[in-house]
Amino acid sequence: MSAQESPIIVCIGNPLLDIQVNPQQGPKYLEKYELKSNDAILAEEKHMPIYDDIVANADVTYVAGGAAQNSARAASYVLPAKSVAYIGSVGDDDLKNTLQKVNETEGVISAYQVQPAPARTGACAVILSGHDRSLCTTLRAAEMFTPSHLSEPTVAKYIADAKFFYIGGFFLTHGVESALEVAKAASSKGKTVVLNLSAPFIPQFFKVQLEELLPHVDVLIGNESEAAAYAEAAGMGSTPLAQVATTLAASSKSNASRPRLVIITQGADSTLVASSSASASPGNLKPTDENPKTFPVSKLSDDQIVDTNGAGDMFAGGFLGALAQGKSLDECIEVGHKLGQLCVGQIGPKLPYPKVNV
Ligand code: 26A
Repeated sequence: MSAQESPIIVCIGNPLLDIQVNPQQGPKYLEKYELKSNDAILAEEKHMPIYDDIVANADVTYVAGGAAQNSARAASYVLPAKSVAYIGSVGDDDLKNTLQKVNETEGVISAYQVQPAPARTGACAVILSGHDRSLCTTLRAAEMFTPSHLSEPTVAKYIADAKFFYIGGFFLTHGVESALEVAKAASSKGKTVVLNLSAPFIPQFFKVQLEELLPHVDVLIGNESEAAAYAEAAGMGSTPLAQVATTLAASSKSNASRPRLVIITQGADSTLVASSSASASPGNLKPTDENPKTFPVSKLSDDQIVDTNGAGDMFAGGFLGALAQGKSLDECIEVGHKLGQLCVGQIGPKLPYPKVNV
C-alpha cells in the first residue's frame, strides 16, 4: 500500500464470490430450491445445500460479485486506477484472494476487514434462466463487518479523502450502524452519498434501516421492482413510478444545500430521474428539464444478451464514476447505460477488458 493512495470514491457492501449456473441447467435448480427466476434473496435453511450442490453437479462459472463491489469496479472502469476503494468483510480464504485479485486488476483498492478462520467469504448462487437471474446469497463473513473497521488508519484516511460514498442497500441487512456513520459524516461535510436499494426485500423488510439512512442520501438508485416494493412498504400501493420517484426525492434531507436525485432504472425500458430541486449544477436536472426526466435506453437484440447478472450494479457504478468526474446528469446516465449494456454482453457482473471507450 503506497502512501499516495487517495481514492475519490469509497464503496461499502458485502463482498461475495458469485457461482453461476448457466441458463440451460438453471431452471432445474430454480425448481429444486423454490427460487423465483428474477430475484435476490438471503439463503434460508432450505437453500443452504445449493452451493455444494451446484459446484458438484452443475457447470458453474466463478465470477467476482457483491453488488457494491461490482459498482466499485464499474466506477473504476471510467476513472484512473486507485480512484475507488471498496470496504467489506471477508474470510481469510481463496474466495477473498480471487476477489482481491480482480479488484487489483481493475484498479479498485480492496479495504477488506478480514475475519479469521473458520469464517469464510460470502457466496452468491446465481441461477440463470432465459435472460433472468436468481441470486441466492449466504453472507458468511460479510455480515461480521464491525464499525471498528472504519477507524482503522488506512480505512479512516480513505474515508477522510473521498468525496463520494456508495452504500449498497444490501448492507442494511446487518450493517446499518456503519452505513449511518459513513453517510452522516459525509453529508455533514457536504460530500455526496449514493445509496442503491439493491433488491425488493430491502424496502420490504429493512424499511426502518432504510428510512434511517435516507435523510443522508443525495442520490438514490433502484430499479422498477425495488421502487414498487418501496411504494408498497410506504403505503403508496400502486402509485405510478414517476410519483414514487418524486416523493422519495422530496423526503427530508440532512444536507439541504444539495438536491436529492432519485434514479429508477427499468431494464430495457427508459430510466427515470427525479430531483428535489433542479439547478444548473453538474449531475443534476437542469431547470429546463422535465422532472422527473425520462432517459431512453437503446435496446439490445436477444442474441446480444449473454446474462443480466450485475447490469444494474454496472449502471450505478458507471453513473457514480461519471459523477465523480463532474459530468452533467445526461452524461452520467449515458455512461451508466453504456456500462449496463457492456455488462449484459459478458458472462457475470463483468465489463470487457481491454477497456472499451465510453
Ligand atoms: C445481502 N445480499 C442478498 C446481497 C447480495 C448481493 N450483494 C450483496 N448482498 N445478493 C446478491 N448480491 C450480488 O448482486 C450482484 C448482482 O447485482 C451478487 O453477488 C451479484 O454479483
